[in-house]
Amino acid sequence: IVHMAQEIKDKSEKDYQEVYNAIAVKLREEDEFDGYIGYGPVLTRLAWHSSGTWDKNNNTGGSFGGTYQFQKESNDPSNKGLHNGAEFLAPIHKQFPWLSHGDLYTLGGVVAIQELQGPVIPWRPGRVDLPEDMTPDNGRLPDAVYGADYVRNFFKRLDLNDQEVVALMGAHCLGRTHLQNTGFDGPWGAASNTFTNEFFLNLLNENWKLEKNEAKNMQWNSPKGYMMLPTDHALIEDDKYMAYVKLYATNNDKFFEDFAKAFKKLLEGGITFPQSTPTYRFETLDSQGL
Ligand code: CCH
Repeated sequence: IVHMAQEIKDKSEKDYQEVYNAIAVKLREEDEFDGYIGYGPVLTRLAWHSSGTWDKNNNTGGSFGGTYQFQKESNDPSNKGLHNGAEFLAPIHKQFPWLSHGDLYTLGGVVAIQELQGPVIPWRPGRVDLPEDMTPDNGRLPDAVYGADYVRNFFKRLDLNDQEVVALMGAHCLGRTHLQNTGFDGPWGAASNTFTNEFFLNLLNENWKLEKNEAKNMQWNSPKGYMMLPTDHALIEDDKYMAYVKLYATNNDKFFEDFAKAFKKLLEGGITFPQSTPTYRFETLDSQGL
């Protein structure tokens, strides 16, 4: 199957920046969500989960069709809690009905990362809503209870290599785990709504202890009250992953550069973009003086 991005003839960069701004303003206004973390983390996770169903072997799933809008996908147990992100974006879609769901979900993640002071994520438009029967089956998103071999093998299906996987996992600087969503509990660090390389610093510098949480799942806890999933901690148990953890812990610019490339690739898995497709680099509210 080929999923060809389609240009919307009368829309230009200005229109997409307008959507960006609408999401960013709402993000700034509704700052009380989830104990004042805000919606940035959950929008980032929604962008990732709506893309992370892609299977490079048969080009099914992925962000193109926006199939997260259908219950089969939004009710995937792996997507618990993401309805908060979808409900946040619903009025944006009402305001800009010409935007496809795939473009909406991925753009939401781009806005979140940029507004939380992360890198500019170059983004291309043109995803097209697919019918409900093209919704991928549940079970394509990763399970947090495993180690490095599982993680490495999982991300092959998304065509992502060791360096890209470690960079992407740095998004766990944002937000937290919620017992009622996934059976894990707590934040990864101190600054849950600022995009930094803190995840890598904490992996290397905290005193981690493997403990059973209230839901009877094993997770790594530190005296400061931070946590790591088994799949996070796997990055310092594997030599190849560890090299990138050290690189990103000591070089935030390199982390930003590699994260931006890998996140763009994640959001574009399975999509063919015509040569004429523009690449947008959106301005943050801050940089527009808004
Ligand atoms: Fe993640 N993530 N993630 N993650 N994730 C969770 C939360 C966030 C895994 C498991 C979990 C990525 C990769 C992985 C975010 C971004 C990314 C949670 C807790 C689990 C469990 C959810 C809850 O309880 O609400 C696993 C396993 C992998 C890979 O092996 C990648 C890649 C990204 C983005 C680039 C973000 C952001 C959150 C915080 C969400 C929130 O609501 O605060």
